Amino acid sequence: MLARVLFTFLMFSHSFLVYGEMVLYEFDIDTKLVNFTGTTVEALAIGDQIPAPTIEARVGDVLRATFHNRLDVSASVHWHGVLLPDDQDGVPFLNTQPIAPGQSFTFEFPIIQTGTYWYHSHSDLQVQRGIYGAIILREKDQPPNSIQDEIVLFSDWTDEDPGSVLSNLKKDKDYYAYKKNSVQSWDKVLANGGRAIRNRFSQSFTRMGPMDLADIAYDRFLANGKSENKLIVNDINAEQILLRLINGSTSSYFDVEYAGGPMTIIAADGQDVEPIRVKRLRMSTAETYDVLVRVSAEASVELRATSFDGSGFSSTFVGAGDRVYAPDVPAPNLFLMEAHDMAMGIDMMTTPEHQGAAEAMPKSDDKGMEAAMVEVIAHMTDYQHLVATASTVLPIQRDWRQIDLTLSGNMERYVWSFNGATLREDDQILIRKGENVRIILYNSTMMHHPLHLHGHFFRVVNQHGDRSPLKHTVNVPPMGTVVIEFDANEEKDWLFHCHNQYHMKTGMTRVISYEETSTYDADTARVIQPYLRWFNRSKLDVQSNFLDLDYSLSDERHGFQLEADSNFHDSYEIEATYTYYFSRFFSTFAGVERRKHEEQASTSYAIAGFNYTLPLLIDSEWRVDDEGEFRVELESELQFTRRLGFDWRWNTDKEYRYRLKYNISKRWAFTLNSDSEYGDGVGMQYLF
Ligand SMILES: [Cu+2]
Repeated sequence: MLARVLFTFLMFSHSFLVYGEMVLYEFDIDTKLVNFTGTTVEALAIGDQIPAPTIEARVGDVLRATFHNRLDVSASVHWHGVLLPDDQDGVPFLNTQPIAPGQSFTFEFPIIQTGTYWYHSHSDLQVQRGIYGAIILREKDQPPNSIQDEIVLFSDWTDEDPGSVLSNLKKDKDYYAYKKNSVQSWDKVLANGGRAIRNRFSQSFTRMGPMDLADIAYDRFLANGKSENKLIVNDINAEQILLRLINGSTSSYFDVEYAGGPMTIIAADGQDVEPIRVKRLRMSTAETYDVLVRVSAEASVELRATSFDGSGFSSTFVGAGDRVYAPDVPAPNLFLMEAHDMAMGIDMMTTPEHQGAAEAMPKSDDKGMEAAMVEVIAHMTDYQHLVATASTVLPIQRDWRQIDLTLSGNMERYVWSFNGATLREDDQILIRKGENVRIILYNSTMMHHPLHLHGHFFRVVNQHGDRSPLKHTVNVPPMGTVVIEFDANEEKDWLFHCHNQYHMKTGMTRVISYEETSTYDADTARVIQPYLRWFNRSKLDVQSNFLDLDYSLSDERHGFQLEADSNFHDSYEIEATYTYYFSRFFSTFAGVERRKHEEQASTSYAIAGFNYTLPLLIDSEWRVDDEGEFRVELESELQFTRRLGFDWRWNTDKEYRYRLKYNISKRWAFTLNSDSEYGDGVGMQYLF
């Protein structure tokens, strides 16, 4: 069910009487069968479309959009980048009640801005399943001969249920690296030579671990819901058209390149910027850019969006005629990237090649545009080139509030956080209306994070000072620092979070609350983050000499472990512990152990101690039992090739275990082992 009706009505705006229209939309949210890969699976859709139908309105209009939830789970709609009253923002339990199964909700808010935005579900991982669409807000009086504009909405798709994607990441951070063949094994380090070897040693010595670009192996990358998308140019005499690029993915960054010459960026996140020309543009998750591209009457020109881990791309062909293809974007070489390069956003595979004004672009009368367009940026991966069209300096003579946020995470356990705490551990950031707020974002992890603030635009402080650009989403590169500033001109509560849905849902989220008007209830933190729950991780080794089971159940802070091994003859060892995780590197535990060795009688102990990660990423366990026996155990693993790995453990009781492992799939491996208790053997390992 889809309806768009316009009513003209009188509206009071800033005490002026203006004509506006009531723009009405009405959609169902329902399941939809899709086939992107050759396999039919159930997706989620608004208005039976993926992406959802485009919503359009003009400044001065009132948008009234009704959604009927036909699903058997609750749903929600958030208006990403749109300025609106707090209760229309669509974050379930925080701003707007979730739309319960079988229920409907009508949003209604005035349109007070122009630009390219998008809307999407803020419930569970429904964005990954298809609930996203474009919203285009236009000038009240758009000139009649204005340029043709087209939406290109990028997204990522997996046939797998996103909930099980997250469970798999909780079992093993490299779960999808295996599938993508991007396991950062030593054979690849060695193949990349001395610098890669030095990087790997320095990364493991400082316990950072290797850099990582994308956690998930996607089956397809889409543009407007297709791997290959076509746009028609309406006017054969047109020299250029406007593309409204939207990264509506769940966790992907794209390098976007147009085969018909540089793209001219004229807006970022819906806000106008001084025009700049770029050959290749990196778009972080949830960002939008408006770009002008040249079109030809004879050619069908490719706009290619390549996932920045190099795992795939979508194509959009603009115009009709012979195809002109965009170049392949080589995957970045992670082995040659040092922390400094990452923080600076330098991409080791693409050496900048400044082309000057090699290609003749249609001439413009705008002087500012002329000046800024002399140069072509080979690959724009940060915000240094963006210049706002007017000063964005915040009102002077107001109080400043500075907030320091470290982007933190535990890649091993797949927990993401700010300042080491997830949303339910540290939920609110309090501000006051009328302040200038500065947030200093420092990324201590080895991944990029696209951070999004609801309900406000912030300045991304760059080399252009007063003219630093306004955005609603900003990438913070690994080990990098980004400063954002905004005018605290709202009320109540607004979400601030990583827009990688898997990071947001596992804890990298805060609520920014206006002290005087906040209605936030701390008990809802848990409801906002349904994935801050218990995840299990199990490994079973069936071997000729003994059987070994490792089981753990943990949330972001607590864990229960069971470790058992036995030869089913005369020896066994069972250990059950509770662990409290203080940080990525330090945890404490207490529990019981029962063991029996050959002819001896079985004995039981109470045990307690701590785990600490040593340089070179060696895990150490320091423990004492109730008889005062002290033991240190060291343990680590090495990945030689994508399939071949080795793990070892050794302790001060002179017990050891070595295991060579050959993976035949992510979950199954052949093993060879040598154990001080059980001798040598062969077997199979299963991860579940
Ligand atoms: Cu993130």
